[in-house]
Amino acid sequence: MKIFYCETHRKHDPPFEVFDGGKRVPYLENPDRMDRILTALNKTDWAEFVEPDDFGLAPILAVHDKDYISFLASCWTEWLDSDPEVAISPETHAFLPATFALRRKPHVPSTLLGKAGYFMMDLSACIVEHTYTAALTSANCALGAVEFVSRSASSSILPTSSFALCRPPGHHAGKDYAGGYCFINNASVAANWLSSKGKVALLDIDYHAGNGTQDIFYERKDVLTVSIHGDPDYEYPHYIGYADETGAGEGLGYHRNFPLPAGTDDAAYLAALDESLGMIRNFEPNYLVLSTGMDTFEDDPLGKFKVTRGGFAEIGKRIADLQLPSAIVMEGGYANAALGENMVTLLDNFK
Ligand code: SP5
Ligand code: ZN
Repeated sequence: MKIFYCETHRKHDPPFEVFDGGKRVPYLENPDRMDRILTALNKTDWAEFVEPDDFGLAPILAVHDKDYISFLASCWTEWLDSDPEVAISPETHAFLPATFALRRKPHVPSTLLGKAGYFMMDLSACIVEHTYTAALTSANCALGAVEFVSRSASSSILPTSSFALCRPPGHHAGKDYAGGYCFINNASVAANWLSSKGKVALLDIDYHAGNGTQDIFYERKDVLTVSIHGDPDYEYPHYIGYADETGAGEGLGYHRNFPLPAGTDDAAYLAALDESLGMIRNFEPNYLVLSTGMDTFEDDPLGKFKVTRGGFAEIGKRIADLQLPSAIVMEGGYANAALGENMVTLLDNFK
C-alpha cells in the first residue's frame, strides 16, 4: 500500500493546549503519534512510503476561504513582530487568542488577535512557527493519496487503496476556521479534488464529530458525508454533529450524523457503522475518502468509547467490503502506545 507521508510535520510541535477549566496540558496531537504509526508500518511487508508532490494552493483554496489561509500563512510572523517577548517565552510559545467570534458576526477585525478569534474556534489549534508549512504538506499527503487512487482506478480491476499519514489532522477545520488540532481540512480538500473524477462518499470515523467536513459539504449532493462520533451534547465539538443535521439546499439528505453515547462498545459501534455503510452503498459512489481517527479506542485519553483492537479489525473489514477505491486519511487518535498497532490493524484490510 502506498503511504503518503512527509517529515515536515515535526516542526509543528506546540508545547501545550488548554483543557476545560483553563488547564494547560502538553499538546496531545504530537509528533510521537506519527512515530508510533511509522514503527508499526515498518514492521509490515506492505507499507510503501511516498513523499507527496506539491499540489499548490489551488485545491486548498477550492475549499477554504482565501483570507483564512492568508491569516494562517502570516499569523506567526505577525505575532512575533507584535509581541516578541510573549511569542519567544517557553511558557507562551504558541499563538492562541483569548477571545472568540460569537456566532460568526460579519465583521472580520483587521488586527492580529481580532482575526485569530474570528478564524479559530477553540484553544486546541495552537500555531507555532512551522504550523502553516506542516498543514500545507499534510494536505498534499491527502491530495497525493486521492490522486493515486483515482489514477489506479482507471487502470486496474481491483479497487486500490492508499493511506495519507496526515499530521496535523483536518476534519475540525472549516472553510474559514481552525480548531481541534486542525488547520486545513485534508480529507475535504482531497474529496473535493476527487469529486471532479466521480461521486465521492466521505466517511468520518474519528471519535469527534467532523464539524469542518460537515460545514464544507453541507449544501452539496455530489459528496456524501457521514460521521460516526461521540454525541456532541456531551462531547467536543459540542455545537454540531447532531442527528437532525442532514444537509441543506441541494445537499439535503447528503449528510448524516451518528451521535453515539459514552461507553459505546464494538457491537454498538458496528451497528452504526453498518447503517452508514448501507447509506454509502445506496449513494453508489465511485470513491471513498475515509477520515480515520483512532480515538474511539477504549484507552484513548480524549475519548469515551470502548472500541477494541479487534473492533478496529472488524471496522476495517466492513469498510473494505464496500470494494471502493479508497483514500484513507489520518485524523485523531491519542492513545500513542497502542496507536501504531491499531492503525495497522485497520489498514491491513485494505492492503
Ligand atoms: C482531530 C481530533 O481528534 N481533534 C480533537 C480535539 C479535541 N479537543 C478537545 C478539547 C476538550 C478537552 N477535554 C478533555 C477531557 C480529558 N479527560
Ligand atoms: Zn478526534
